[in-house]
Amino acid sequence: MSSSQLPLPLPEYLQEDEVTQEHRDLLSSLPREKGWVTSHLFQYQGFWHTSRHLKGVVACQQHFQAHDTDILLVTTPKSGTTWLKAMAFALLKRVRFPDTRHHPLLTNNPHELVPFLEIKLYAESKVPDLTSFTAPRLFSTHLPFTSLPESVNTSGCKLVYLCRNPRDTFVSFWQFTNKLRLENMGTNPLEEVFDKFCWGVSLSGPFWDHVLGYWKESLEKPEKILFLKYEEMKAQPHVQLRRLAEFLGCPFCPEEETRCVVDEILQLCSFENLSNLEVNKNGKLSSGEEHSAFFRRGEVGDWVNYLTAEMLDRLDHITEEKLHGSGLKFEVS
Ligand code: PAP
Repeated sequence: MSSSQLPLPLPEYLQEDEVTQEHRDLLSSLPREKGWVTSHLFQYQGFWHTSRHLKGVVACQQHFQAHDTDILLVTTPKSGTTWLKAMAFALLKRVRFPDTRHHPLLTNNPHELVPFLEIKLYAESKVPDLTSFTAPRLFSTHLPFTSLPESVNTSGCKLVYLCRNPRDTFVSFWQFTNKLRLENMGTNPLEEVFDKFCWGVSLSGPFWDHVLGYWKESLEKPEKILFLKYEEMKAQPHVQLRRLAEFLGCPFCPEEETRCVVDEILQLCSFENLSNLEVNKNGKLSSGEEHSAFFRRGEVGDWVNYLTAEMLDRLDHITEEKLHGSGLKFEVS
């Protein structure tokens, strides 16, 4: 066989068979459904995960020890994680990196600067070495509230939760999985994955249960969880960034306001800026996903180009039912 005929190694996010017997036993005990990109999703503690992520979820639950000064960025997938990571990093590290013209975000993808606990750190190693993270340690996760490691709740660690309206979240998700699928897998059939999303079978889904878990907790413990919405960040970025800074205990001082630091951070983290950087146009995560897959349109309301009237009816109906009485509402345009 010539080298051009050799099968290419699968990107890490598609690798499913390198698991321990313990993990295989766990997988075989769980409900499973066909995945959007990987062959299966597994339901664990009420939410759906890939085999690789689940390994990280369990390791993280067993071994992650939150510190009082930790900050955890929590999202449902495709609700603006990359953007939130960039903003929180720029905000918290602004004393160390005051010059946004020479900033780590210009040469590193936000996912490298703020790693996922269960998808990256604890998926790669059961007990990762976190000693290089200095306080305040900044991590991210897609874990549902009820699956968080115990120390997150018992410590003073703060959580920032970001969500996005389900119409755009779904479309962004569908588009993202199409980019992750190998060429021979073709495009994900829109109707099929829409049906899965509605049934809650999506990464870290059911979407609504994920959002409601954090919404309710943020109402009870507003000093512990800040609840943000993508649509509000797009509409009022200055207001939301100042809110984030205050919540994290690092509000902008008058001198910073005079120097327009808020504008500088927003510009640095803008879709236009980040998506046009060399590192985000051509780089890849160590797990194989291309950085460019995390930047598509970055707008509110793109669902209008993909969802039929019937799909909207069904999705809105589920959203109304699930959110009924919670006080939570989404903007869709
Ligand atoms: P993840 O949860 O898998 O990490 P996440 O970053 O939440 O992904 O999703 C990417 C979405 O955020 C994309 O939305 P779209 O498909 O509707 O376009 C992406 O374009 C958007 N996004 C990424 N960076 C930014 C940014 N700086 N500002 C606004 N939106 C952004």
